[in-house]
Amino acid sequence: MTSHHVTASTCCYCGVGCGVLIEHDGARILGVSGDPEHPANHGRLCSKGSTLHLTGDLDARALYPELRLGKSLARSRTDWHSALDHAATVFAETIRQHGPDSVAFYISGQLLTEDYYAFNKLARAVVGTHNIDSNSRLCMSSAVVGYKRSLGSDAPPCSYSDIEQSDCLLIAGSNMAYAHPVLFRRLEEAKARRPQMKIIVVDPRRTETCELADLHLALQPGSDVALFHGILHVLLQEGWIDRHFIDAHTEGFAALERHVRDYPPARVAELCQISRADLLTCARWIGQSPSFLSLWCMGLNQSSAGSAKNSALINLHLATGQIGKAGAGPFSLTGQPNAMGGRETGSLSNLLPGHRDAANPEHRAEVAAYWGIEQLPSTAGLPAIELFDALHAGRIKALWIACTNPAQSLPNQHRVHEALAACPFVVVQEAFRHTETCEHADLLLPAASWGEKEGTVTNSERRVSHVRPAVPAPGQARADWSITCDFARRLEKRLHPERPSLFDFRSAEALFEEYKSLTRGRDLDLSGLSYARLDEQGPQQWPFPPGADQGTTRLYTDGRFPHDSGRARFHADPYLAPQEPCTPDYPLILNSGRLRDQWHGMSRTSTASRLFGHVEAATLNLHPEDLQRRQLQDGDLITLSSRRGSLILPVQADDALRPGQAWLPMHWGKRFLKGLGSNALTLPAVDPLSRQPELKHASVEVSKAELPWRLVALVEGEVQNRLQTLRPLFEAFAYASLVPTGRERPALLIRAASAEPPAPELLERIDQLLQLSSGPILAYDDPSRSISKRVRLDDGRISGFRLAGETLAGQWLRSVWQDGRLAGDQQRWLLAPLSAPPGNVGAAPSKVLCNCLNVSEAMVRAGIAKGLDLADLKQTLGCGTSCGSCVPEIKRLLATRPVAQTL
Ligand SMILES: Nc1nc2c(c(=O)[nH]1)N[C@H]1C(S)=C(S)[C@@H](COP(=O)(O)OP(=O)(O)OC[C@H]3O[C@@H](n4cnc5c(=O)[nH]c(N)nc54)[C@H](O)[C@@H]3O)O[C@H]1N2
Ligand SMILES: Nc1nc2c(c(=O)[nH]1)N[C@H]1C(S)=C(S)[C@@H](COP(=O)(O)OP(=O)(O)OC[C@H]3O[C@@H](n4cnc5c(=O)[nH]c(N)nc54)[C@H](O)[C@@H]3O)O[C@H]1N2
Ligand code: SF4
Ligand SMILES: [Mo]
Repeated sequence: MTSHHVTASTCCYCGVGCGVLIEHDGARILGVSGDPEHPANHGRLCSKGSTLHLTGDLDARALYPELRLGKSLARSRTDWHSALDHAATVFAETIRQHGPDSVAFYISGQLLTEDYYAFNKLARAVVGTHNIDSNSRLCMSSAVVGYKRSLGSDAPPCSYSDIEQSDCLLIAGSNMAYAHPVLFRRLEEAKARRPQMKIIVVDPRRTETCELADLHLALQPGSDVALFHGILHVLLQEGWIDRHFIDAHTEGFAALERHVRDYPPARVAELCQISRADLLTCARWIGQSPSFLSLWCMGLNQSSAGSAKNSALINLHLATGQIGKAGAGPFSLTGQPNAMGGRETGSLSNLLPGHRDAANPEHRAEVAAYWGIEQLPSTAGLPAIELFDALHAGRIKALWIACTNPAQSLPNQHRVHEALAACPFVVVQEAFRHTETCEHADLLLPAASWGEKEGTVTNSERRVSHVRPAVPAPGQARADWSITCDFARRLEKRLHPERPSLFDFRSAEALFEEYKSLTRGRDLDLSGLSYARLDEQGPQQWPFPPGADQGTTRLYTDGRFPHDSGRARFHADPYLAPQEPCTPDYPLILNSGRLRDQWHGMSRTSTASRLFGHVEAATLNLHPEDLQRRQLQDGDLITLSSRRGSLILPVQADDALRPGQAWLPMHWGKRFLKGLGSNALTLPAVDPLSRQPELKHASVEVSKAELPWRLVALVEGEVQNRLQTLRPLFEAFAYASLVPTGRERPALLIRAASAEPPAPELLERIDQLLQLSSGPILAYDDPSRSISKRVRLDDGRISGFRLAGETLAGQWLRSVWQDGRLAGDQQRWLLAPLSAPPGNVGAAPSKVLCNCLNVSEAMVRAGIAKGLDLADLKQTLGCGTSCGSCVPEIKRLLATRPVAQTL
């Protein structure tokens, strides 16, 4: 009998920071459930969190260090000692020859606070460079600038409970129904209890989040600054501002007041492409509600006007005095699970631990003194985009990447791949071994991952949780902090043999204990916390200074702000259009972002095939009018191109978009879709202050891809290894999509297309890897038409097939595969040259809306057609009764049901 244990930890996905209970036997993780004691989620989990135990297939994990000694060579397995000694030698040599700024660290908002602290100390104190930046540059850096320059420090002032208490909520550039689902559940419940609360969604697309909106402003992409100034204009005109608060607690209002005179409703309606009436309603709700809260995410931050958007929104709170009280305040949602911890520990090139600035000599002196070194470097470090430019230019000669996949997530991917390929020494510290970035690793270091690590994380509401390990890491994988400290000690020996080690840490806790004192007396003071304290009292919100007996729910309740003057500052930035305007050659705006069930580059989520049930493959969404104008049909393959690159994929009609706009999920890199994913198209233009790239706005064109030759294949059984061996063969096709699929029986589904039939040898090779070249195979070949088909039958059951040249039977075979055994007459159709029965080419499998109960969209639609409402659907089908992530989409289907059927 195995013994069962439960370990309380946190979900490793989004910034909501839900608590999870990990069920395990000490060696393997067996299940996961929401922690009812955790204040972020009170037991709830979304579709991603609740499937965590199904992810992390060992075949996909990095299990031992791998090193290559020349760019043209393959990596081979090595041991930790040789790996880290080699890395330390290369880094030391590079630093000696080219100086400390010739090396860099590119880290991630998904590390734990202790990992960050180790990396920061390594870069700034041992190497002596500020070249340490993180993927938070692509994510939160505009919010950091907004908070710091408007309020005086990088601190979201609110709590999740404010969302439930607010009278008016503005959700701008956030699709929280998909990206922060448990928080959205809390909002849904609050809205059901208090239907009078007003919810405004500001997003160019009609997203799932809009299902809860009383008002949706489908603004022109990039025009948020004009909108926020326009709202303030109306607030001023109507006298809906709080003069007392402005006089007592802020500065700079007069200049802003003059500035927003230029944003009258007519002009703003025009700039934002919204109606004046909607603008006025929005301003009225904000101005007249007893409490006003705003939530925002990448629609504001990922912009060349990201800092301006953040400050323009915070202006509204300061002008109305809607901050520092229940249900009010500017509340930035953090994306990654520990983006906050990264900001706290100084994990952007311009920051230092304890909310300090690298450009500030006093701050540098404080940190240097605490670390017992003479000084920190005074040269500024490089933010991500500039860092990869320097890599491309050959100025960075050794790069250490940890817990991020820049060969998929940075803009302008062709250049990123060139830069990584040219860099003499790339170290990748990764939990999963097949990411796009791993391909470029000269040294791959296997990292422990979710369920295996100890440390702390801070969620969006400043709440610090103790992350506890449940099982040991697989193979030789090690915790990130431990890899970093081991490397740091080896580098110290080479660079500073005279000085005692700064890295004598034997546990994550030792790092936390050292780090926390750097926050003492600072706005985020969490030096009153310890692992023991968190274990006793549960997760706590900073500030939590020594002597405190509980954390801080809300900041600025006394109207004092951490600027020197004690006042918050208004900022009057003009509205500036996005960097790349549309032209006749590139007339469409490309927007990109998240799907409900995938996480970024899918290294983890792709290991649970059921997570592809919701959206199976990447499509480009366009408004039906834009399809019509280009004579395109739903499902056609198109070439999507920008000035930097192109991508071939199917197009899908989507009336949630406005004409002129295109939408692409960000999750597909080069592993599951031929090409370099969404970022083959995006541009590296950045915000002037935050240096955050404009990932939400590139100008593109779409044209039909004439690729008449098609292939569809499905093979049951092991997925991860097969994916790796098959993927390179599909480089020969113009379009290729590889999809892990199947709920009970895992399988790999492949679709490919090209202008001409491929060489017969290639098909043979594919068949071999699909196990379709020998054994119980039905075959049909018509070489004159380049048609060839294979079906594998095991015990009267289809276990694989491959159709080439003519693929009409693909959907039918897939549904027969899914259903299990073949019926007698189906056998007959298989033998009659492998085509589908007449009149039944098989419908495309319906999207799985409810992942928990496996309820498809077709089932929900059928229920709606019978007249069922949400409650009936929940009762009869079970959908939406477990994690609830599918509820917004079910509501959308209900809202679009024909009126006749609702009578
Ligand atoms: N399922 C899932 N959840 C996630 C993640 C994931 O990968 N998968 N990632 C996490 C991370 S790191 C992050 S940063 C968050 C991101 O969370 P979100 O920011 O909510 O997600 P996105 O889909 O990137 O973008 C949000 C919205 O911005 C809109 N938008 C685009 N341009 C503009 C504009 O100019 N103005 C306005 N107002 N809106 C605009 C888009 O249409 C989109 O609906 O999600 C986190 N949660
Ligand atoms: N076009 C477009 N591009 C975007 C965005 C967009 O909206 N549109 N959004 C941007 C944003 S907001 C973000 S945050 C980025 C995210 O982009 P990335 O940071 O590249 O995203 P991930 O795929 O989450 O990368 C994290 C990596 O860490 C690995 N990993 C997981 N756990 C551990 C661990 O414990 N230790 C170590 N060492 N490794 C681990 C994972 O396998 C994964 O490969 O993408 C950005 N890029
Ligand atoms: S909302 Fe979902 S993804 Fe985010 S932390 Fe909670 S369970 Fe994880
Ligand atoms: Mo992010």
